[in-house]
Amino acid sequence: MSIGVPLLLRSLNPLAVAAGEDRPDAVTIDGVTLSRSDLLGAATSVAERIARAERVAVLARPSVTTVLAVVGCLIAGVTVVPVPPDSGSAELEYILGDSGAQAWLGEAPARTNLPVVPVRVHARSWHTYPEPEPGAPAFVLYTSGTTGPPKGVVLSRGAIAAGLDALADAWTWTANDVLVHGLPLFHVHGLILGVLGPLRVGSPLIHTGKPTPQAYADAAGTLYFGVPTVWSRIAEDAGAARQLADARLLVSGSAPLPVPVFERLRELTGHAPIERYGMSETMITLSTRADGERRPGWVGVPVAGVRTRICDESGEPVAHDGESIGGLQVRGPMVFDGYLDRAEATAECWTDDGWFKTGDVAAIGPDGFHRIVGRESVDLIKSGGYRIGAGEVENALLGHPDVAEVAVVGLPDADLGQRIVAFVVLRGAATDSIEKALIEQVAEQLSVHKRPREVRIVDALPRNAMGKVQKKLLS
Ligand code: MLC
Ligand code: AMP
Repeated sequence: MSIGVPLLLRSLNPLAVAAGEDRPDAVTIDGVTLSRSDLLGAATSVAERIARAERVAVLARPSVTTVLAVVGCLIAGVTVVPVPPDSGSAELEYILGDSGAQAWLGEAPARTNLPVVPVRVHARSWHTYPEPEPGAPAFVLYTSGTTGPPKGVVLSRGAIAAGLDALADAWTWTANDVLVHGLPLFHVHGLILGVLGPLRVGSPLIHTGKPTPQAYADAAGTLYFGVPTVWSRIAEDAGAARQLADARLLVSGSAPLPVPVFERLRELTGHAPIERYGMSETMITLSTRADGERRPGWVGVPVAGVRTRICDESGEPVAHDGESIGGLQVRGPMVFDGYLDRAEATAECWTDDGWFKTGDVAAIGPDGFHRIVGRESVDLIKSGGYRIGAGEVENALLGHPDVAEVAVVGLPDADLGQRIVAFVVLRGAATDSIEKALIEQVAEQLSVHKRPREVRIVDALPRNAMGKVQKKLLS
């Protein structure tokens, strides 16, 4: 099926791609299916209501309301601040204050001082809006750093368009695909790749809700996205995994896909999964290709428009021999513009000659294949594909009156990649329920996925002669 006028393909109004054509099953989410014309009409009606705003917050539950809110903003040229729906009070207040969001669009949390603009699923408008400049900001996405609260990643419309087109090329993703995933809608993976991707390409999307193996199997799509935790659960459910044999591509990303999971998926589904690497700051920069080799433990080659290099601590280039490792640096049209209102933090992550320092350590083979070895800092944890800053969780725990000292680390976990563990020194004697109280404190302040899985009460934290906590000794 044709997906419209080529010029419109470049537009980030994702619905412009299919203007004039309909598709009855464009998006299925939370039990509701909308056609492309339903989406275009309802999202344009959202655009009419918010066109004069500059930046709005969207409580990003996986629902039609979220999809319409985001697409409505893109049509009107309003910047979206996706907010995790399980955000705790401190995180919510922080994101709203830092982003300067002027209103909630769609759903809003129970208590809020901001105006709330409703999204009406059955409203329709056919007004047309001019396409904003490619440099205009589309999203401010909040993501954790090693210390302090999350920073707002400003992604332009042009970056998103380039990032999605590069993936369509790498994965030969077309309107003939049916995309399936059950990822959250406040990150690059679930929202930008997982909602804007199919709208731009013209392929229907089925959002499964909780990404269980059976929900993935039942959706009977052609293209599947998942974080490694999702794939590892599928690999353990042979019946569900075998039902994916008819798919075209299984794609893993957001954290390393363990080699045994890769092998087991290949055995059960007949498909070697695609692995791709990215960040909120850069979208997806490396991937294996639909028409190329898929090598377990490796994330493939730069996608269209991307260049990479690895450098040692003094900034010198490291050999591409597949063994030598260095800090991975990237450049490309999908890289972000900077952290919102943080010139210093932004400057720190670029080299003088214009490369973005990812903070990941990698090796590059002579054939251009990349292997991600780990992160430079122990303070960025990846759990279930979520990025969590140790410092942020430590600050939330230090807010508890019984906590004297704390060190948060990510320990290896077969299901989650890493699990968040807090080592805590108490001010007094431990009570029976202290661990539970501390875990709840994090959920209340930050968000549910930032809760430690485990709290270990210790007498002291290991420190070096300078008094700095030796996190590598905590296991
Ligand atoms: C969790 N639970 C806890 C707990 N932590 N209970 C008590 N104490 C704790 N500390 C509860 C949960 O609420 C849940 O309850 C149950 O335990 C199971 O939790 P879980 O093991 O976390 O599983 P689940 O909720 O199913 O989550 C796994 C997951 C999720 C994989 C679905 O982690 C996920 O959606 N990850 C995706 C993250 C993502 O999209 N990252 C992309 C970043 S963008 P109940 O009652 O709910 O069952 C990026 C760029 C790129 O990285 O490259 O893509
Ligand atoms: P986020 O900010 O949530 O977008 O997380 C980005 C980080 O996830 C990267 O810096 C990597 O550490 C990690 N990551 C993403 N994809 C992969 C992958 N395929 N393999 C290893 N790490 C990955």
